Amino acid sequence: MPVIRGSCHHDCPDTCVWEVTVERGRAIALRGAADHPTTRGRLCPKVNRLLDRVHHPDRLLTPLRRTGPKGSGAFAPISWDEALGEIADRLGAPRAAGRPEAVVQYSFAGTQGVLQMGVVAEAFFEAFGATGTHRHLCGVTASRAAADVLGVPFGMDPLEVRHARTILLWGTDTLITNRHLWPEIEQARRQGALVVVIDPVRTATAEAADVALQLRPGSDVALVLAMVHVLDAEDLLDRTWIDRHTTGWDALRASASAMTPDAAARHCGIEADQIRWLARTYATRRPAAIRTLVGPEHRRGGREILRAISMLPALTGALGELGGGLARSTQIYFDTALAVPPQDPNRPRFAMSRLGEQLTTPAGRATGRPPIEALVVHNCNPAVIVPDQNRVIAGLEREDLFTVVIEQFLTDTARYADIVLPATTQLEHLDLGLAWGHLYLSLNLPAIAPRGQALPNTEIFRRLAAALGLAEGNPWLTEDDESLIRRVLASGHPWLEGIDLELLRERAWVRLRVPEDFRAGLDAPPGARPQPLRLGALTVSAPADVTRSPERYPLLLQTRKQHIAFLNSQYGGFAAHRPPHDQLRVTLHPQDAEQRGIVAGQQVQVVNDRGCLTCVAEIGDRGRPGMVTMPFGWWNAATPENRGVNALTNPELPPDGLGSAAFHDTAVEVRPVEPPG
Ligand SMILES: Nc1nc2c(c(=O)[nH]1)N[C@H]1C(S)=C(S)[C@@H](COP(=O)(O)OP(=O)(O)OC[C@H]3O[C@@H](n4cnc5c(=O)[nH]c(N)nc54)[C@H](O)[C@@H]3O)O[C@H]1N2
Ligand SMILES: Nc1nc2c(c(=O)[nH]1)N[C@H]1C(S)=C(S)[C@@H](COP(=O)(O)OP(=O)(O)OC[C@H]3O[C@@H](n4cnc5c(=O)[nH]c(N)nc54)[C@H](O)[C@@H]3O)O[C@H]1N2
Ligand code: SF4
Ligand SMILES: [Mo]
Repeated sequence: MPVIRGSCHHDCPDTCVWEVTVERGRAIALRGAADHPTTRGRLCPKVNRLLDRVHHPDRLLTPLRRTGPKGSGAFAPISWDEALGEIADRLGAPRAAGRPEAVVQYSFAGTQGVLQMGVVAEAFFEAFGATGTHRHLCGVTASRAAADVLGVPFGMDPLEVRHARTILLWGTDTLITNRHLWPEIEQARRQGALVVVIDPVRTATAEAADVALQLRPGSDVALVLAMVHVLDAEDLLDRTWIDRHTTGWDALRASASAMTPDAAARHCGIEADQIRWLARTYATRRPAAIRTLVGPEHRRGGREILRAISMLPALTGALGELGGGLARSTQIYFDTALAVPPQDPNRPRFAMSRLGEQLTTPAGRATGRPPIEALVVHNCNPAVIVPDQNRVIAGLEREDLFTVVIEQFLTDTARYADIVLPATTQLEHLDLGLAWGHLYLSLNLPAIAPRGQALPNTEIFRRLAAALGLAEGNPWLTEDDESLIRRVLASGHPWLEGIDLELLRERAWVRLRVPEDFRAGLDAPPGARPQPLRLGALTVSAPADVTRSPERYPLLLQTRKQHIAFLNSQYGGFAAHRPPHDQLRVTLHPQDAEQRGIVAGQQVQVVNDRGCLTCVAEIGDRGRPGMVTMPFGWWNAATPENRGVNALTNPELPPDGLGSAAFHDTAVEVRPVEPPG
């Protein structure tokens, strides 16, 4: 039986390589590639069941046209010709009238394959002149914060943590979200490394660590300042190193002067001695690695938190050592090396978290642009994943909005579409896999033919480009997928030297040619000059849902990725992936539950000015008092009220309007539902 190699498309740092066994056109087995350095023969609890998703009876197999009210899920099959003809007419009309920006492209990371995620779609919307979004919902705040310190935000190769003696897992739940890094951490541990988790929640990862510091949400800047205070007071810093490599030490030192361990202890809600221990350990037990992803960035003060964290390895010189430094997303290595279609920086764009506001604000007012007449959604499920969900749904319900959704399933978003187009899955199309948890590039070969009439995103946008007369002369809109892979690899960047489609066909995966001794932050990437590392003053702020009144909503809601069998919204629609109780639950700290007379299993309402969710209370002390937690990723359709946690979350952006949303700075109250009668 043929075995075809491919790689996982999910928006997950691990980008595993897999092998698919095919029998009579059907994928019958999927396993992790044994030779891939991080997959090591194992996938994960979600993707172990990916074949059920691929062959699921609910897969979309033909284009659909809506036949009932928006959201009702009533659709009838139509042909590709009808679907593309109608879409070309409806998108073409505003364009012909000089309003191409009345059409909005809304897409994210449903697949992070280079071709199917963006290359052709981006070229299409660029040629069209549509409004795009700042694709900042995930990781960009962290990246900008790292750039504030490092100039170019390259971090260490995360796999180097195996050489570390101290590993700080700072606001990342490795065992849930980045599972394939854990064996590297275990290897370091066997060689004597200490693992410290810094997280307001006692996560599974915190329980597996040597030390867990359960600080108050959003108090990380105070912790960093106190660490700096201790390092300075105890003379644990190498002043020669600081003078040679950094600027801004005096300002950082001044802002740390008042943040004694005792002051920070009050601020962070942890012991002053723990802070002293952490500072001494981090500075002296070397090499010291900090691993962080996106948890803390989803706050108003997220950029400052990640800027503070990024300063530590710059200050101590940890980033000059093998196994030391800042291990963050590695996506920038791929973005730097691969060739992509040119983009006009002046094309209108809005922040992804503003979708509800953009769709519901009358024309011209907040947006300064013509009203949004059409929305094209691909690789994204905004009805579930965007904050301020009630407003998003109000926008999607607009009768005068023409919505196209390219999807594998009839998601909560697809239910609001006028036309739904069926997309292939990773098993059915060709793609090139980048990674944001390591430096291995991979090739995904299609293992089976497209199911039904499903088409790859690339082919859909090529056909649309042809229908709208946009394709001619544009290689990104005319070449087939194989040629596009060659084009993407042909950037001439030294990190891709000798890497071509043939090599990838033979090997399935290959490490970018980043020199093994590249010290991110100190060594400049090819073509650039090293810059001094930028320290500077840091500002402490508290999490706040500014538009809401703290007296009415005294609890802070956190909606992290806590289900091991979910990947964002991609499995929340399938009962087999939801927990056995199959209820969206809210977890309160015992103190908060007692104050409100709430007992486990009781129906409660989680409420703020943006929304209200009725759900079942769970009592637990994994979060700090004052925090409530709910899992992210459930489909609205899997809840009794057809709403998920983002009905409550805060869409606020950082002060400069760029970056992710303040998802976790969401103030709520939880109240018992009165017994009936
Ligand atoms: N409350 C709260 N909200 C959050 C977060 C949180 O932690 N809490 N996290 C945020 C973060 S970090 C992220 S990254 C976003 C994720 O937001 P999204 O990127 O929207 O999430 P996904 O559920 O991974 O993918 C969306 C859709 O892509 C579809 N898809 C997959 N492959 C393909 C394909 O090849 N073609 C097409 N056409 N479609 C495909 C899937 O079926 C899925 O429905 O959510 C954000 N929202
Ligand atoms: N199983 C599973 N894996 C996933 C995903 C998934 O949905 N499910 N999604 C993928 C995606 S798109 C992403 S972006 C990554 C995200 O990967 P992570 O960043 O690891 O995950 P998050 O759940 O967003 O947040 C991590 C931790 O940050 C903590 N945190 C929140 N606020 C603060 C704070 O102020 N300070 C500190 N120190 N910690 C804080 C949370 O309590 C949480 O435990 O995971 C990827 N992997
Ligand atoms: S979701 Fe992540 S851990 Fe699971 S197979 Fe895909 S890349 Fe690997
Ligand atoms: Mo993400």
